[in-house]
Amino acid sequence: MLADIKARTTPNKTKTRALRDLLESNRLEFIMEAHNGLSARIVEEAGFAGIWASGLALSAAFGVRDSNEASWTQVLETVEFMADATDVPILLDGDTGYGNFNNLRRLVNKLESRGVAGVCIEDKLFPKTNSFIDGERQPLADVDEFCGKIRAGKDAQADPDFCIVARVEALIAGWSVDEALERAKAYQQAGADAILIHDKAPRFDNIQKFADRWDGSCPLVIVPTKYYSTPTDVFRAAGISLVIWANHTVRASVTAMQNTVARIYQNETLTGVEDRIAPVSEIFRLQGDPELREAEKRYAGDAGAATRAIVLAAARGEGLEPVTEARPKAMLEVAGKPLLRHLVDVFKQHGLHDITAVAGYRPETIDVAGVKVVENPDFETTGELASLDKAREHFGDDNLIVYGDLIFRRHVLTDLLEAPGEITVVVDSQGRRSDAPQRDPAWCSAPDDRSLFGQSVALTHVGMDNAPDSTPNGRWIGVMRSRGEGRVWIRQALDKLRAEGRFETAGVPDLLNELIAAGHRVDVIYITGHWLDVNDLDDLRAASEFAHGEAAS
Ligand code: SPV
Ligand code: MG
Repeated sequence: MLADIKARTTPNKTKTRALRDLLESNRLEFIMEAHNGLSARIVEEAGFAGIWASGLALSAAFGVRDSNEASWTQVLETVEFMADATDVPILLDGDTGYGNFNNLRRLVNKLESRGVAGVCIEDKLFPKTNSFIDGERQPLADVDEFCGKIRAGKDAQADPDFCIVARVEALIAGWSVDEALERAKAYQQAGADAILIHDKAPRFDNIQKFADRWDGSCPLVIVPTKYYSTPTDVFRAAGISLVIWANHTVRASVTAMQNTVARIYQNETLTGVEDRIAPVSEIFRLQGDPELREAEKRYAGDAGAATRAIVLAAARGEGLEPVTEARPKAMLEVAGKPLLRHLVDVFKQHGLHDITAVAGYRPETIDVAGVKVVENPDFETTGELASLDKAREHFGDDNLIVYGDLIFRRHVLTDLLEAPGEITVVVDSQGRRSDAPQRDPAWCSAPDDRSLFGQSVALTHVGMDNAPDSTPNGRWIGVMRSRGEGRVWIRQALDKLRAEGRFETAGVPDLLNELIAAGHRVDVIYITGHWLDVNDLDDLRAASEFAHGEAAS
């Protein structure tokens, strides 16, 4: 499901098998507490091979007591989120099984269907309370009744690897090691897959005595919350199979939350905490957001999701001086918003959200939500390619390169994003009548022929430099796309221009011609109108009408 996180888990092994292997492995294993999907994922990512869905931690996260105040279905719902979020097995702390043998049967069935690998039940009475609260006062279950519950649970499970761990509370309730051993043996004979021997003493002594006398007929599990200072090697030497670190995730989060909210409350600002807490991007990652982005590309027709846009917006704009003193031409207002905003809105309509503008003139004024800005401080003495190069870190495998003074209808981009070629340009086969001399004339392998559906046309030359004698087939509108290998071709072409000393002042047409000269195909998508660029005050007026939809161009 969440490939980046899930890739680390063992393939071809069920979660139930994985839990059984942990219990039966011949070395000491560890599982860690979690109480919701997020903490479960954090535990898995840390490297733990299993998760303890702690009753204490789950109820604490609900804000209720560990006294069966949360219903068993509320626990089930939460543990399902945990199972969905992870690939490692979960052992649920099932308290007393939420009732008698019949309730346990139903619980086992439901846990199996929700992907939970096992359940631990303790020999107390429903409603139980946490073992560290007045442990002595809590009555123990009748041994026969508890054995019947274990047998019922084992008979109910469909998957033979599902594990039922029987938890012996005799030491908690102040009974002897003998009583604990007697109970453990009875539970093992009733079918328990492992025995959890619990104690609240600060020393391991009683469990050590228990382990010394245990016949090894099934694995032993411990919860060293109270005797935490005992070295782990002592557990190993005692022959313990599984250690449960039972509540440290919820306790750590409580300390972190208390410190953070107190700081924010006292200081009435976020500045003191921002660097101490996880960035929002880390939350997105833990939620598995990258997988959703990938899935959108596959399933939601979100063609632009992988495409990055680079907008060349360095120029002040010759012929527009009266209106560009305070801002570059890309920030000129057209129909109530800057030209760049129009472009960004069309990008976003296509699911294209990675947008970088290269600023030059008055860079501080390029302030459009959703746009990253890089600067070409030498914009006055260098050309478009030098600006483009400033954005090289923002290049991906699929890039749209667009002049910042454009405004075009949505379908222009729709068609371009569907184009399969490595390099594709958009050419207006009617040119723009007002252009004199025509800017960026384009020569193509064939004229625009509307009668030919899916006509395949390549660019043969663009621009006035070294132009052919023939009539151009249209005008390149200042929009190109590169994908896959195209990115490599562009890099090679830029290197060549550099080597020839032409790079600093070259424009995008020089790059296109260089690509063609290197034998690479540059595909053409023909359009007829439906776009404008802004080169003078007349254009600006026309753009405003265009944006209002009053002129079809
Ligand atoms: C839990 O984690 O909820 C447990 C272990 O049952 S303990 O709190 O030590 O009883
Ligand atoms: Mg518990």
